[in-house]
Amino acid sequence: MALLNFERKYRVRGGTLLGGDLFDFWVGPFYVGFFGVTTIFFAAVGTALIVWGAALGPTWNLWQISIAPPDIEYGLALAPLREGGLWQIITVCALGAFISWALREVEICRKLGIGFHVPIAFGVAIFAYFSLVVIRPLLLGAWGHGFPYGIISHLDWVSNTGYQYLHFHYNPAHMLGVSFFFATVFALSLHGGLILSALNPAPGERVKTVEHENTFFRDAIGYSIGTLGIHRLGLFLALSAGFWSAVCIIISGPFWTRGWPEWWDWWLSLPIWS
Ligand code: 07D
Ligand code: 07D
Ligand code: U10
Repeated sequence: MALLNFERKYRVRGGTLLGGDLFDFWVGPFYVGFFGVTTIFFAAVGTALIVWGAALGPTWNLWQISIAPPDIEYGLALAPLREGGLWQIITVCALGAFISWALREVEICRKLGIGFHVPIAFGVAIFAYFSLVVIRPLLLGAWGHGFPYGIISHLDWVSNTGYQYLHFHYNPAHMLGVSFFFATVFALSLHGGLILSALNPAPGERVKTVEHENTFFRDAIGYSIGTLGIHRLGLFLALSAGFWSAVCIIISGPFWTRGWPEWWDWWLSLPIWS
């Protein structure tokens, strides 16, 4: 992509967290920075290790390639490369790449003088991943509780882990996560629809204003959250979805070992029934 005319104005020096001026430049459209270099490093090593793991394994079928974590017997120790050690190094590389990417976003925000909302949001996704492959395995005492790196195999893990607790839909934090995901999609569809309805009118018609947008929702539901408000709400809903997802998997095992339907027995034991 050619340098867009506005980019010259915003491609300024400074704002770096590490490395000073050393990596403060662009390659084509991409800002590099110290954390761009570490992103490329971790992503390249991690990807190479996945390819190596695939070369050891039984298949080159992209859907079936899988790098498994160590057996539970290894506990929290390091495992030999072929027996889960690869998974352990790939996990370090993945976290290295994700965190580097977030810090590179922070540097870009600092250059532009804008808030850190985007890297903070990505931080919640990283937290969800961290909860799956670090926090929960640590609390359960074995890296073997992490999920395997494969397109189909990670689905098997989700299903098996779900049924281990009999009926995962009864996990109250899973309910919150699911509801926040649904609410996020609902809010984005309302917002996308409303903006297009006002700003992209039929040919020959005038573009409408924020007042039209506010009036639509006041007419329909008696209240408009406003143009800034809908973006705050969207961010809140999306981050809550990721946060409660992380909670739902951290509590499954470390804090609740039986089936999730049983958790609801507290309701039956309320003193008001006796
Ligand atoms: C659209 C942004 C683009 C990102 C894409 C993903 C890779 C992986 C690696 C061959 C919305 C790029 C994929 C780099 C290739 C190898 C080793 C984001 C968009 C296009 N999952 N998951 C998928 C990951 C977990 C679950 C698809 C990652 C948890 C279910 C893709 C992680 C649980 C289903 C994928 C991760 C879980 C999927 C599409 C990390 C609970 C599906 C993703 C790092 C969260 C769906 C075959 C997508 C599917 C799917 C990637 C973790 C459940 C392969 C990178 C363990 C139930 N997951 N996933 O569009 O079709 O995301 O699977 O945590 O049904 Mg998954
Ligand atoms: C972890 C992804 C992080 C991604 C990162 C970035 C790259 C780069 C490069 C594209 C969290 C990666 C980037 C690799 C790519 C390029 C260039 C996101 C993560 C850092 N469930 N369930 C959830 C639903 C059931 C079960 C969460 C619905 C069954 C288990 C969400 C249903 C059973 C776990 C959710 C349903 C079951 C979950 C996932 C319906 C199985 C988890 C979203 C309608 C029998 C997982 C933290 C998420 C979780 C999770 C939704 C059904 C089991 C709330 C809608 C009943 C074991 N489920 N589920 O977490 O909480 O995203 O993970 O039936 O572990 Mg569930
Ligand atoms: C929003 C918005 C808004 C806008 C917007 C947007 C939200 C109203 C003003 C933005 C929204 C969109 C554009 C819509 C589409 C977006 C999505 C659907 C989300 C999902 C996105 C994707 C699937 C795209 C993902 C693409 C990525 C992550 C880019 C990949 C980039 C790289 C691999 C390079 C990264 C560069 C770095 C790290 C800096 C360093 C760079 C260099 C050193 C040069 C490059 C060198 C190499 C490439 C070397 C080779 C690399 C290796 C060996 C390792 C990599 C390994 C791999 C396997 C890739 O609200 O406002 O409008 O627009």
